[in-house]
Amino acid sequence: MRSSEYPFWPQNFVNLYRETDCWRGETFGSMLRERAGKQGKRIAVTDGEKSVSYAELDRRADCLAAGFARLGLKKGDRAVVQLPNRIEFFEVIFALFRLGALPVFALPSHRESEIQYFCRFTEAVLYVIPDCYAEFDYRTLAKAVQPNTPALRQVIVAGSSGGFTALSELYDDPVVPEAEVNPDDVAFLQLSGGSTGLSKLIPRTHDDYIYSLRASNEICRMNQDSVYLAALPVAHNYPLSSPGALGTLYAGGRVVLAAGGSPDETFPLIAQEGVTITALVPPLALIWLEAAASRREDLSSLKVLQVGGAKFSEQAARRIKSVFGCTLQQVFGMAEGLVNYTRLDDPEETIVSTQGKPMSPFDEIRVVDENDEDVGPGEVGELLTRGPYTIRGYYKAEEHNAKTFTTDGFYRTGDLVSMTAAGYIVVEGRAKDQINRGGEKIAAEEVENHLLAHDAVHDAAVVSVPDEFLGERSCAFVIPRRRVPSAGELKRFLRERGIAGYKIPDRIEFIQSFPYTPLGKVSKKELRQMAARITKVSTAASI
Ligand code: J2J
Repeated sequence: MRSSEYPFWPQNFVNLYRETDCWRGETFGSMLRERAGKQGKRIAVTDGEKSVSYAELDRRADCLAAGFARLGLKKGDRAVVQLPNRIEFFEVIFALFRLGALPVFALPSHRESEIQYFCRFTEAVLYVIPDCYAEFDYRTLAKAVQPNTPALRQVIVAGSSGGFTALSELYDDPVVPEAEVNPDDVAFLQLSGGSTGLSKLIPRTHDDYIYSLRASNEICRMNQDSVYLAALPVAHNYPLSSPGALGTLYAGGRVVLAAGGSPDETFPLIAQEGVTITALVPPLALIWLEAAASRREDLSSLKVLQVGGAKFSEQAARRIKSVFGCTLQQVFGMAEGLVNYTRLDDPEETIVSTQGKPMSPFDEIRVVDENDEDVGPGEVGELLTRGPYTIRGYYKAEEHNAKTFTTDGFYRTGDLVSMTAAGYIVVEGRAKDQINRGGEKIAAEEVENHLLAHDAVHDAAVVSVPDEFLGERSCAFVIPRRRVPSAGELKRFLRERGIAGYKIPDRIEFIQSFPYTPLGKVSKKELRQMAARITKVSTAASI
């Protein structure tokens, strides 16, 4: 599976990462098999009343691999997987790994527009969904998507099938010979936050991802006794791998699945299951901080509370230790690779005021100005990185890759950062055209394109507005054509086009013309300032 579709590390780096023991030649299939052999009876994943042991998970993945093979799935095929935090998620992905087929990790919040694009772009042959989740019927979504996705052979439903194929009918006797899966094969496609239009797809190999699990586990001190609570949607890179659910399984620990991240859903689980570590985004951490005072659950098993995905305010960070009696760990990562952690034994000041340092000694970091020149110590610049688990290019995106990666293979993160003298990273802002809404990433251009499809919209520009709770919200500036539509009408229009709810602008402002930069580009900087002013005024007015 080595082709321009899946850009790969040059041979000298491959040699380096192998020689230095980063890449050890493991696959997800072999990893689960080994754990099942060594500690088969231990619980791997718990979901409410249901639990599955390592041996059961291993066997059920084999059964499902046989069922998928019966449907004609083979090595290299893509399968869009859109499952919430349920045991089936793990059975499905390990079955796919066993066959060498590639899960494409959609999120439960994705809708027709995103799913159709993932299915079409990857020519996926399977689409795996729950029946209903969070008051949404995914079978309706599948029905809308299927006619426009010619390669899609099967929709598979975990739950009541509604005319599609039921996942429960695919657990065959595991008689298929296992496909030959190589550690340097691409294991799955993760999603980028996106900045230019639609999400890019991120090819991660067994070798590189498993290395990131191993390095994360060491830093987070994961072992057989670790109990990881998946409070965020587990398909996302952060709860999947930093160290997340897969790191926990690699360590032989136990993954406890929560349906959502609210204190009502999670606090009882922490107490009952003896959760030792969990991962939150900043808005959820704020809710937890707020709730802790009035709750009675015993949260004393919790040793590490990770917060990442968006910048966590220093003020809130300072409260974590005293409120929860555990260690805060800031996590600054990206599905493209690089993950930074504060270390568990770092001084409190480092933990509350930085976003950590790279997890691997083989991560290479540069902080550069607009001319790709390194900035001085402590100065702000764009973060570039390459290393043993950072991709060298997106899937099928040659043109975009030429812009997003330097000629010597560094990934341009689009994040503006400074480095402390001790080598810790402080996230200072963003150069990419993206809104980070409490950890959920919105590519401005994607939403702008949807707005432009409305016949009363002449032009549109989407920017971020600071928000105390989410960090940022989104604001769309729209130049109307002929008549001025209402904000409600435009939001409804976007919803009907089938985009994930978090991408619908929080605010829509109508404007006669955009401010421009001296180079003639729409000045998003000025628009951001305008949006912040408008929001301030309207907030003041409503107090
Ligand atoms: C500021 N910005 C942050 C932080 C991510 C671990 C943790 C997070 C992600 C993730 C991940 C931030 N402070 N602590 O994949 O494995 C912003 C940056 C970054 C982008 C990546 C993981 N943590 N960010 O959030 O691919 O802008 O991954 O480039 O979704 O989120 O987003 P994503």
